[in-house]
Amino acid sequence: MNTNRLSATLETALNAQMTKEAHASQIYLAYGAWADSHGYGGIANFLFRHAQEERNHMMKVLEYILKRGGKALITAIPAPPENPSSANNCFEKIFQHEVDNTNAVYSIVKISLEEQDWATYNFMQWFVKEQIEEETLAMNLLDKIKIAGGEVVSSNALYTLDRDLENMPDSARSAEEVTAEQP
Ligand code: OFO
Repeated sequence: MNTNRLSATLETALNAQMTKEAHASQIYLAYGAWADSHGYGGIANFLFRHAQEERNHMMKVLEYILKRGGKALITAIPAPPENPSSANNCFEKIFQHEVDNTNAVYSIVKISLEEQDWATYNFMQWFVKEQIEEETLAMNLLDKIKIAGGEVVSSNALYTLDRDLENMPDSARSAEEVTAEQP
């Protein structure tokens, strides 16, 4: 008896997403190591924490595939892209990476909608929401470094930014949480 509740297409897409989240974790890990080796301890700390978050995303997809009776395939994780050329470039690369991941999430949502697989559609809504946060977080980083001078950021401004990132919260506040009293 077939107890797999996922279509072959969705099973493949979810497995690819699981690896993509693991890849994301490697990217943050690699950029964190790059930041640390340049003396940006706060940026490194932030990126290392985020690497862990991506690993948690990977676990969620893995668990979901298993819970639906699917086969989870643990494959090789592609190498992270080249190291950034500057702190500004690091944040740009992170933003681009998050947008790519959002697109991957959307494509699974689209397939689940077409297949009327409401369980997967519902599961993926968590990731849709999470990606809004992740993109906001990446945009906030870009805004901060832009204000500090972008590519020509002064060492003073970079010092402050680096120190702030050490304690920056891991997630951005969602629009849904905002009220008139607490904008
Ligand atoms: Fe898993 O959210 Fe970033 O990539």
